[in-house]
Amino acid sequence: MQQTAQMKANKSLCVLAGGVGAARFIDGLSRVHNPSKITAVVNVGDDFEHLGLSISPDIDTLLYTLGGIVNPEQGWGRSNETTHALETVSALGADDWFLLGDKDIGLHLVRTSRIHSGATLTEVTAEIASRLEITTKILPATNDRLRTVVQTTEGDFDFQTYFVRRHHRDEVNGFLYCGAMNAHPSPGVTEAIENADALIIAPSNPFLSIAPILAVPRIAESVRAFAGPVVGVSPLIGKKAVKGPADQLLKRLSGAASSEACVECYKGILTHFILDTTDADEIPALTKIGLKVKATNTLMDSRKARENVARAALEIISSE
Ligand code: FO1
Repeated sequence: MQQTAQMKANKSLCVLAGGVGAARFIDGLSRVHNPSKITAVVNVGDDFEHLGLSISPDIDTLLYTLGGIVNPEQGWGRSNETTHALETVSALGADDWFLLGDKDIGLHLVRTSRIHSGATLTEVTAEIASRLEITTKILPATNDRLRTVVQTTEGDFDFQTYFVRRHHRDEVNGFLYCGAMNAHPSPGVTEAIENADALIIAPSNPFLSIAPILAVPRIAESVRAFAGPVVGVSPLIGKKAVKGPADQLLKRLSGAASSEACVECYKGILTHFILDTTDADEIPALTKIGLKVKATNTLMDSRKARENVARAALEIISSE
């Protein structure tokens, strides 16, 4: 029995991730599985340069969550944060719409200066992860410039303008993943996918978090060629997004805020799907299209709840 558990813990897992849901899921996974066997390939389409700082929100959300220093209510940024620097920014009449805490700014200063002196995002991320004693491997999808542009009825906006400055209120017509076509996977990404025993698509926004990763041609190729189980975890609970505009976007761009619409975004990729028990009515339709489906409580509002979702993903993989 113990040997079986040991074997399971030694499976290499690769998780495509972006946003708060993904960070919470990977936190749970890193508690129930050997973290050094987990690689997170993280969205960089939300990255931007702001007030001279290189900011990588999805990477930082994961670093802060796994490092145990995230703001637990927001799910992003640091806990016990202060905003003195931003108050000065505001008093000087500069852009203060993006909430940067003082501790968070410290990290951006380090990243920005390391990048200016020639380090890659992969290298800086690994250095910070090591300082935070994180053993789960965190890889940016690419070290090349890749930026999500949201095409709306009010015009085209860079991701953070759409999401934070305009509170994702605009009607979206589509997305551009600028730079993706010529971007190369960052070192270790294709190897992590190809050598994994299973791939997991985290409970992330399919358009805003996962699509930019899959827009890198060599990443999409490796994912599509992967012969093992590929488990998707639904970002919806009761057909609604826990956070952010995933439900609105699915409704507008895929016709419905549903697991089926979510799965459709990953067409030809998924073999398994985890959904919330409140969405269990969709199991027959998903089974009909060939997926193995498991329902569980996917609201990750406690450490135990995160571990439960992670275990559901591991169990569905091991039930082969
Ligand atoms: N999200 C917000 O809704 N408002 C903010 O002001 C904000 C600031 C911020 C600063 C650093 C950081 O790492 C993340 C931040 N986020 C903020 C979250 C972030 O914009 C989004 O959650 C992700 O990009 C979407 O996955």
